[in-house]
Amino acid sequence: AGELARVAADRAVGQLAPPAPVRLGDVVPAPERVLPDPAGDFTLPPDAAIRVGVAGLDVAEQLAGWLRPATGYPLPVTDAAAPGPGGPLTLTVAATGATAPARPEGAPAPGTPTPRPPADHPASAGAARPDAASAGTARADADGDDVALGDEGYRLDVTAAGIRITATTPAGLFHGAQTLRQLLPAAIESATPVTTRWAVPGGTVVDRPRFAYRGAMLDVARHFFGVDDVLRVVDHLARYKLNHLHLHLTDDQGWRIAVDSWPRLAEVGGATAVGDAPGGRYTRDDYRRIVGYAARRHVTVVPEIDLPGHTNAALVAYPELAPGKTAPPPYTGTEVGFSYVDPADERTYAFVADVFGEVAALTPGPWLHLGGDEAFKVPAASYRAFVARAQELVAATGKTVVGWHQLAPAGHVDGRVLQWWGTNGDDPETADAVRRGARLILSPGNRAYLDMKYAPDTPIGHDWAGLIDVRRAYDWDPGAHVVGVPEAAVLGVEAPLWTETVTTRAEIEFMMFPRLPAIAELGWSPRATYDWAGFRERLAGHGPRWTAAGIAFHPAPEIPWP
Ligand code: TNX
Repeated sequence: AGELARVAADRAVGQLAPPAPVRLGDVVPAPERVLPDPAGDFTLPPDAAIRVGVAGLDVAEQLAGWLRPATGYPLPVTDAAAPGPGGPLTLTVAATGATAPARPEGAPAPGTPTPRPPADHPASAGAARPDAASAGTARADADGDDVALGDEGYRLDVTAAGIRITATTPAGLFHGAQTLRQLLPAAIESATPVTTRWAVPGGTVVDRPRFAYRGAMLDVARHFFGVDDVLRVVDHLARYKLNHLHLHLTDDQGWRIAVDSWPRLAEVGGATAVGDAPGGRYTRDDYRRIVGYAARRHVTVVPEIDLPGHTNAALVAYPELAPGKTAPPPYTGTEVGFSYVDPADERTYAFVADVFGEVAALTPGPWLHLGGDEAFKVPAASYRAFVARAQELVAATGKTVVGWHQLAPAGHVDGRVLQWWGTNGDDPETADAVRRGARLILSPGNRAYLDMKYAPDTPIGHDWAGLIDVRRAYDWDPGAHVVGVPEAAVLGVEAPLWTETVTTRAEIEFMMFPRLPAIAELGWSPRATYDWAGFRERLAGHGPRWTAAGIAFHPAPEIPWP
């Protein structure tokens, strides 16, 4: 019956082409609301233009940049306000918080009956997501017009006549453009022209994130990764609507960010890495390039200066910071917890203030991560006193404190955020810090750690927090993970990639894919869409995209790759 309806609907709009190969609901992370309309399948014509107003110009240019290589179409970006025929692709940043009644030119006017998918249609939102309608606001409007899009939401309308993406911000438009990219055939990821029908499934997607903070961390201290590798990671995040890149810039094995007032940190402390691997460091311009590239993709960089432990590289560069005032040997092993800056010396706090000041000045985003993990050699009272001062020094730069959850027992400062990496959600100390005002980023070691092995035979990675296959990465709820921490106190989720065993771009991708999209979905999608069976099917469709894009993913056996 579904197929007959589809054929009838295709006839109705005069299309005899086969249906779009991708279904409207096949998006990762799962959108909040999906309203397929099989009669509305759209085919991108060779002369398509992208019409956009000034606020959406940069997103439109990026969208065109994603679509040009595989289509070979020129895809000019034109001014939506200029007279002339309407192009079939329109991107609009609307001023208000509510969704505009967004319909591409030539689309049926409101009130015109459009064929609805039958209830048993495989792409029908109701099939995979029985509660989809209640995921958003109280009353579910059939057109999704009742959903306030907020800072990052978007609405995508696809009809046979055209495509329109509407948002209230460029960030929302960007996320909508990433959704559109996923709705095109997988060959859209090809770097060279492919001859195919560039079909997009008809209907409407109305979407917005569950959590404000969705991130990944890259440890560039254990092994150094150059600017180009980091930019590629930013692209991976952006595909899956992750909006924060946490850079673990300093550790025992290397100091990776140039600090003008303490130049030996990067010059000397940056020379080493784990084992025999080459060191490396970012100049101020390198770092600016990373934050600028990320900003254009609506990704905020969160720099981490790990203190008071994990500081051997800094002590090699400046022995005056060491408790014994003598330089330790450079460290290229993978143990943790042995080093620390001297919490009893005022010079240490001058160092911290200088470093925070310079890093904050280079960083447009609101966050500064001060580490705080595994300072095993520092007695509890001096640790708390050190952290209290370090938190104040972050606040003095105008940034908001982020730190690993070991910061919990230290005093509260306004807005502070703890990154929880525990493996047991019963953590009264963290819950207590939340009661005193802290918010949480969830990075459970046994769920979200991208450096854990998938299986016993995974050639790289750790297993101290257990093995994490795709299902384990997906199978938890950030809103209800730590006892006594309500969803309202959860700022979001982050998937950290520690790199003791990760040495190349391909190895980064092998550990990130396909687990990063699983964490991204937990951060973005409403809980009502949670469904392992549906997720693995949707994820499977991304394998050919990654292959076409040259992403070296792990072909996890539990995913039904095509
Ligand atoms: C613990 S998680 C660490 C890192 C290691 C990681 C390895 C955390 C805050 N600290 O120093 O790289 O385990 O999985």
